[in-house]
Amino acid sequence: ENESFQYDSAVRYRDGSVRLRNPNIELMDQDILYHLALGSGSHDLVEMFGDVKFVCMGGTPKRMEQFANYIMKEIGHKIPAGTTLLDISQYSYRYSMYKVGPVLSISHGMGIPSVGILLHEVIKLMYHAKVKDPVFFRIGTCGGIGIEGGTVVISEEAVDGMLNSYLELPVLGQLVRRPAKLDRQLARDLKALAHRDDPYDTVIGKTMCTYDFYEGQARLDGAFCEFSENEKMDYLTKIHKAGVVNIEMESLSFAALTHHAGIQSAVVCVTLLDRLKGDQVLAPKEVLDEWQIRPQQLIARYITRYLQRR
Ligand code: R2B
Ligand code: URA
Repeated sequence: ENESFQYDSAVRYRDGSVRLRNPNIELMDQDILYHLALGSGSHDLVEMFGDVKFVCMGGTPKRMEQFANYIMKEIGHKIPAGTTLLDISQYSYRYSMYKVGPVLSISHGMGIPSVGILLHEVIKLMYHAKVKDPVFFRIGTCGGIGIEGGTVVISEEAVDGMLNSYLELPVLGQLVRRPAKLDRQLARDLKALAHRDDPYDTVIGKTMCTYDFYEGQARLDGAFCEFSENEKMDYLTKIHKAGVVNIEMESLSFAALTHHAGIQSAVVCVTLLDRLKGDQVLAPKEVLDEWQIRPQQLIARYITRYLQRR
């Protein structure tokens, strides 16, 4: 039953700190985390980040700033009166990062390459900062399959557009495969935090991760489309039958790289539409804004409960 998460003993130190599967890093006299505008030589990363426990990522800088302010309220974290949270990575002009006590809130941009670059640097940041047993969350948006817009989906596993559950990356002219596994127990624990009286459903299922929003997600409304509506529906029906309940663009890399680093992780996304009913995101902005808070609420419940138990 409990196939949940087999940590590779080679991945983490016994005390839970993140071990890098790269012997080169400790031999370097400094490590520049270029896309975060941080460095092990220029910043005291242990002092700045040593107390981090939760790393939350989502696509846009605004949403992750919003999440930082929301989680600050939820966990009762105080900052000096009249001040606002600082975007730690502001001068990277790539990603935004906010820190609220034990919580990091970081934007990852769109797609596998963007989130992959970020994960390399954030995993190294955890290592340099000597963080123990961090938990990573992706809080995002997605298209649903056969479920109403506004539904919260917790991913049990990530698959690519061919339904393969691994990330494949060309390295030195060879395709390297990394299993895109997520922590099943963490997914169940999150699901258990859904309230009976939430005005929306929270479900667990397989997440398809694609390299494109339009053709890659079987949309008829891109600049190009070389398949028929019937072919689109056949494909969506086929992947639905295979257990896919939502489609987005980062989970494969997120699952594969956190798993490879021995880091517990979960992906929680809200559906913006039902792809069996259409392709365009039609819901009004106010509705979309309300929906996007839903995954944040679930993660906030998890974090506040964790902190109360201590
Ligand atoms: C969900 O939304 C974005 C595309 O609109 C992409 O980052 C994703 O995974
Ligand atoms: N994000 C996606 O990747 N696909 C959708 O359909 C909606 C949001």
